[in-house]
Amino acid sequence: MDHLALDQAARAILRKNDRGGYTLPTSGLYPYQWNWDSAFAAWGFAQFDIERAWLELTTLFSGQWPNGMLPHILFHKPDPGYFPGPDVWGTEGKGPIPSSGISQPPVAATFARMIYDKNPDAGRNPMAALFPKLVAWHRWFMRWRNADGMIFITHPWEGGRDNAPDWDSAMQAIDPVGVGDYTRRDTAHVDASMRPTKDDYDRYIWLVQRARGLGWDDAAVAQDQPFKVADPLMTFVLLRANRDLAALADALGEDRAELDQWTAELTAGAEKLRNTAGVFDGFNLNAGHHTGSVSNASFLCWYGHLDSAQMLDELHQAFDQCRYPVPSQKVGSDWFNAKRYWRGPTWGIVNMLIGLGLADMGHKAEAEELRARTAALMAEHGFAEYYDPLTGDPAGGGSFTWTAAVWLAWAS
Ligand code: 9WN
Repeated sequence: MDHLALDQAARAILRKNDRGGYTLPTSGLYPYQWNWDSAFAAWGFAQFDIERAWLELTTLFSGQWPNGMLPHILFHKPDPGYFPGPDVWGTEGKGPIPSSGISQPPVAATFARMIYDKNPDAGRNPMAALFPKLVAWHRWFMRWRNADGMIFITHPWEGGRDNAPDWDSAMQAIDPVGVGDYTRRDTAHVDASMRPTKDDYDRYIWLVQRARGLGWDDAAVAQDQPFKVADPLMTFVLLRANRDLAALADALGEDRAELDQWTAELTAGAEKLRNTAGVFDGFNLNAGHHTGSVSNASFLCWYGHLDSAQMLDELHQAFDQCRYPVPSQKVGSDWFNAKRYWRGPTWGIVNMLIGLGLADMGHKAEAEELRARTAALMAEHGFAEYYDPLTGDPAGGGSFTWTAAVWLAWAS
C-alpha cells in the first residue's frame, strides 16, 4: 500500500471502531471504551477531525468517579464478548456509569495539550471543562498510588502492560484460592499463545474480587492489595502529564503550583526505579526489590525528561537485535517471548511515546530511526494490536484503533 492508501485505511479503522462519542480498541476482543486507548484515539482523530478528538476525551471523562479516579474500562453498553464485565467488578454506586474499579496510564493530559496546541480556538471550551477533571485524576494518583514519588499499580491491568515480567514476583506471591470458575473470552478471539496464561488470569480475577471485597475503598486497596509494584511506565507517564497540565494551566490562566510540585516529586521518585544495572525497572514494593527487566517501559525515561546514556546504549542494542524495535522485553532475556503480549512483542503506542521523548531530549537520530522502522512495520504488516519484533508478524487483535492513530499522528 502506498502512503495515501495507508492514511485512508487508518482513518477507516478509527471510523469503523467509532461507537458515537467513544472508540473501541477493536471490535470483538475489546467491545468497550478503554482509558488510555481513547487518549491515543483522540490524538489520531485530531489529525483529521478535531471536534471528534475532543468528543473522545469528553466521553472518557463522563465516567470519572467523584474521588477523581478515571476507570480503565467504561461499560457503556453490555457486551457478552468480553470478560470480566461489570457484574464481576461490582462497582455499582461508585461512578456515574458502569465501569471497572482501577485506572490506567494517564496519557490523556499530554494528548489534550497536543490537541489543544493544534487548534487553540477549537479547544478552548472543551479544554477548560477538562482541566479540573484532569487535575482531580492526577491528584488521585498522587494520593493513592504514590510511593515516595514512584507510581505503583494494584493490578497488572492498571499499568496497561498486563503480563509484563515486571509483575512476575508479585504475581507469584499470590495464591488465587477461591477464585472460582469463569470463562475467558479473549482466547475465543485470538490465539491463546499470544495472550496471558491461565495462571495470570486466575490472579487477575482474584485481585478484582479482593478489591471488590474491600469495597473499592481507596485507602484499603492502596494498603491491603498484595499486588503493589512501582511502574516505570506509570511514573514517567504521570510525570510527563503533570508537565503538560502545567503548560495548559498557563494557557488557561489557572494556577500551576501544585502541578509543579508533583513534577518535582515524581522526577525524584523516577530515579529510584533505576536498578543496580542502571535500567529503569519495576519495583515490587511488598518484597522490596527490582525485577531486573529491560522492558519497553524502561525507554520512557526521555518521555519523562530524564536522560540516560545507559538507556541510549540499550536502545542501540535493541536496534541491532530487532528489525522492528522496541521489544517489550529485551531479546535474549529469559523472559523474552516474541509473540506473548507484553513479554516481547513491539507495541506502536509505546514506540510513539519513546519517540516523542527522544525528540524532546535532542536524540533526533534515534527518534527518526524508531519512527521509520515503526512506519515500515505498519506498512508491511497492517494495523495490529502488537507485533513480533523480529519478524514483524502481526499479533493479537487486528484493525486496531491505537495503532491506526499512531500511524496518522506520528509514524507516517
Ligand atoms: C485489559 C485495550 C487494552 C489495553 C491494555 C492491553 C489490553 C486488557 C485485556 O487491552 O488489556 O485491560 O483484556 O487484555 O494490555 O494496555 O488498554 O486495548
